[in-house]
Amino acid sequence: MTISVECSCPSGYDDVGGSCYAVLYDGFTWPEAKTMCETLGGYLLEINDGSEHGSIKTWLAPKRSSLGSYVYIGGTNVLVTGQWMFPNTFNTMNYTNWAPGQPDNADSHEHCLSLVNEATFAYNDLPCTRRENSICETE
Ligand SMILES: [Ca+2]
Ligand SMILES: [Ca+2]
Repeated sequence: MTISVECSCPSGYDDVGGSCYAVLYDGFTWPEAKTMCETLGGYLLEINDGSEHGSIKTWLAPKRSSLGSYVYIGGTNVLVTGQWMFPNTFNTMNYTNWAPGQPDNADSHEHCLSLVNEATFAYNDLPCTRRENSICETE
C-alpha cells in the first residue's frame, strides 16, 4: 500500500489552509529577518485581511510559549512616514489590527511591524533594530 502525501509548502514551512508560514526563531533584526525570509524563498509575512490574521492566530496559539513578547512581520512605514506598507510589494496595508495605543512610534523610532504575543496577536510598531523572532510566508 502506498500513501502519497502531497505537500504544497517548501521545507520548513507549515501548510496552513493552503498558505505557507514559518517562524524564524533566530532573533533577527527586522531587516535581517526580511533578508532571511527571501533567502528561504519567501517574504516577511503579509497579513492581507482579517481572514488571514485569523489563520495566523490559530496557527501561532500553540507556539506562544516559545515566541517572545513580539514577533516581526512584513510592514514598515520607513519609506513614507505614517503610511504602513508591505515591504515585498510596497502596497499599502489595507487591513490593520493595532493593539490599544498602537502605533505609538515610541521615541519617534518605531517603523517596523510586529505582532504582540497575546491571544489577539494585535499589531505593534517596534524599532527595526530589536532582535525578535519573525514570520515568513511563501506561496
Ligand atoms: Ca499573506
Ligand atoms: Ca509601538
